[in-house]
Order: sequence, then C-alpha cells, then structure tokens
Amino acid sequence: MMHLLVTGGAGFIGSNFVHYVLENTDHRVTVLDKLTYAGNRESLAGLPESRFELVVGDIADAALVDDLFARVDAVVHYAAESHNDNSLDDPRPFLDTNVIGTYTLLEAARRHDVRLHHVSTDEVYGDLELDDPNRFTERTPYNPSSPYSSTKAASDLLVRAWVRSFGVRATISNCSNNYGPYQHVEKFIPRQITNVIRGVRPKLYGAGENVRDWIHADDHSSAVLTILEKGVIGETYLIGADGEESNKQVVETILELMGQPADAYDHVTDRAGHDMRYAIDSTRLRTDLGWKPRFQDFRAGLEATIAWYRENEAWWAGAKDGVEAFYASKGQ
Ligand code: NAD
Ligand code: TDX
Repeated sequence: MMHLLVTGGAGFIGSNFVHYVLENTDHRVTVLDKLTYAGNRESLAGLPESRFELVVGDIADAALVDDLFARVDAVVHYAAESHNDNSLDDPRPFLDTNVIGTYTLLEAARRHDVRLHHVSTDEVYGDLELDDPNRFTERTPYNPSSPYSSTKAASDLLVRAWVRSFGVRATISNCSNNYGPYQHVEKFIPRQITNVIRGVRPKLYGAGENVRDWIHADDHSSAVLTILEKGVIGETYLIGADGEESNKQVVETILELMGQPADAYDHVTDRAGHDMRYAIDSTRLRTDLGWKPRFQDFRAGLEATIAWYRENEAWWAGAKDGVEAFYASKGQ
C-alpha cells in the first residue's frame, strides 16, 4: 500500500487514473490540482473519503508542494496546460505550469527523496510523414512543434537532468492520444461527439488526413501504474496501443455510431504548425515490464465514450458554449 500524490488529478487523464487506482489497488490518493478551466471536481465525485483527498493548489507553489511531498510515498505528475490550440493563443500559462511547475516538483522530490513519475506526451518527438515506416521509440530525437509540446519537452529534459545531477528517483512516460470519459470538450473526440448531440456538424481541421495513435485512458493508467511499480529509475517508456486512425476516419466513425450520414461534417481552418502523424512503438514497455493494453477495439471504445457523453451532459454542458465561441473566433 502506498500513499500517492497525483498532480492534475481533476483533469481528464489524472481523474481516470485516480478512479483506476482506487478500484484496482489498496493505495491512498491525494490529488493536487489548481482547478483551472480544465479541472473539474465532479470528475472525482463519490470517491471514498478514507482513501482519497483533493487539495486545491498550484504545483508551482513551493511551500504547498513541500508540505505535500513530506506526507506521501510517491508522486505521479499529470498536471499541465494540455491543449495545443490554447498554446497557440497564449503560451505563457504553458511555461508557468509545464516548465516552472515541473521544476518545483523536482526540487521537492530532491529534498524529500520521493519517487516521482512524470507523465508526458509523444508530441515531444515532433511528427512523422504519413508513409514513414518508422514509429517513435525511446531513441527518437526530440523535435517538438508547438508551444505546448516544446514546454512538455522542456519538462522531460528537466526530469532527466534532476535524475542525473541530483539522483532524483524519477521515470518518464510519453503516451499517445488518449480517449475516454471526463475529457474536456475542447479536445477533438469530445468536441465532435457533443457537437452531434447538439445538432452541430463536426469540424475537421484542414483536409483531416492527420493521424493520431489512440489509446483508452484506462490503458494509459495501467501502464503508468506498471512503470511506477516496476520501471527502472531514469528510464523513459513510450505508451501506445497501436491505434492509428486519421481524423477523417474518427469523425466518420463517430457520425456512423451516432446515426448520422458519414459525410455530415465541415472542413475548417487548419491548426498552425499542425503535426501530421504520431505513432508509438511501445515494445520496451511490453517486453521489459510485461504491460499490454486491454482496449484493442477502438470502435467499441468510441461507442462507450459516446454513451458516456450522452449520459453526462451536466458534466460538459457548462464548458461547451465558451469553447465553441473560442473556436469560432479562430474560424475553427
Ligand atoms: P487536462 O487539461 O484535462 O488536465 C490537466 C489538469 O491539470 C487539470 O485538472 C488542471 O486543473 C490541472 N492543472 C493545470 N495547471 C495546474 C497547476 N499549475 N497546478 C496544479 N494543477 C494544474 O489534461 P490531460 O489531457 O488530462 O493531460 C494530463 C497529462 O497527460 C498532461 O501532462 C499531458 O501532457 C499528458 N498527456 C496527455 C495526452 C492526451 O491525449 N490528453 C496524451 C499524452 C500525455
Ligand atoms: O475540432 C477539432 N478538429 C480537428 O480536426 C479539434 C479540436 C482537433 N482536430 C484535430 C487536431 C489533431 O490532429 O484532431 C487531432 C486531435 O486534436 P486534439 O484533441 O487537440 O489533440 P492533439 O493536438 O493531438 O494533442 C493531444 O494528444 C497529445 C492532447 O491534447 C495532448 O495533451 C497530448 O499531449
């Protein structure tokens, strides 16, 4: 049994991880989350008080972080500004949270000698051509494209430096695109599902040929737990479930599953610097640590996610109009 501090635990992937840990282990969880526009208390509603606590605060608050690190056995670091389109609009919060916030946690891990797992993204590797036979591995050079991915790359490099220079006991994972419940409506899949629920046509950036490698959030959670328990200190593990799909294919599947014509979507202004393709080779994680994904059927996973958004309109309705006003101002 461990007492885990989960940063960003009121966000999409963090909240899925907290549910996963409380359901599948005996660990206790304290969440540290600033409850930005992306954090939602409701994603953590109903969890057992004996094993779960939410602390509202900033990961860049050194005094608060110091106090929390003194109380826990390990830290799983999800907190971040996470949306590429927002980073193109206003990069500053990405530097504050993703870079300075991660630095603050690393300094506390160093002082308290606490084990830390840093959650990162495949976007640090830049993008691949559609016909490239290679996928990202732990040896792919860093080449981030956006303000978001460059701050995530910076945070990964800080973790590596704190391991090597100060002996901090840390691991890093770089995961592909997640889908599942509790994802903010600004992101691609929830935006299109909630558009269709509202009678609005899905919006595809550019030609829609860009490819993302989809993984269910529960598979990301099981991988992070595996790395926390069995990962080698200082190592990086790529997490992916062989789920490459073009954005156009995803929109067509959502439309079909929701009873709409497969071509009932609009093409809108493309994202600046839009990465073409992400693809993960997760051989190291599977071979060295024995992990494998449980959700292999993307269509079935999407169907369950559509059902979740239909059943939980109260969870997302408050954010929808503001998000759509933001996109409309960008022609998206
Ligand atoms: P999210 O935006 O849904 O959630 C981020 C959470 O962090 C929110 O609850 C927010 O309130 C909190 N937060 C933001 N700034 C904070 C601060 N300064 N102090 C404390 N809390 C703060 O993001 P997500 O999609 O759940 O992503 C979580 C992590 O996983 C991020 O580090 C992201 O880079 C990484 N990741 C995401 C994906 C994906 O597909 N979404 C894929 C790979 C990696
Ligand atoms: O309305 C849309 N239409 C559209 O075509 C939106 C919101 C997005 N897109 C495209 C852009 C991308 O090619 O869909 C793809 C997915 O977009 P996002 O959901 O914004 O995800 P992405 O930019 O790929 O980044 C995500 O995966 C990696 C997460 O947001 C990051 O936090 C993570 O690091």
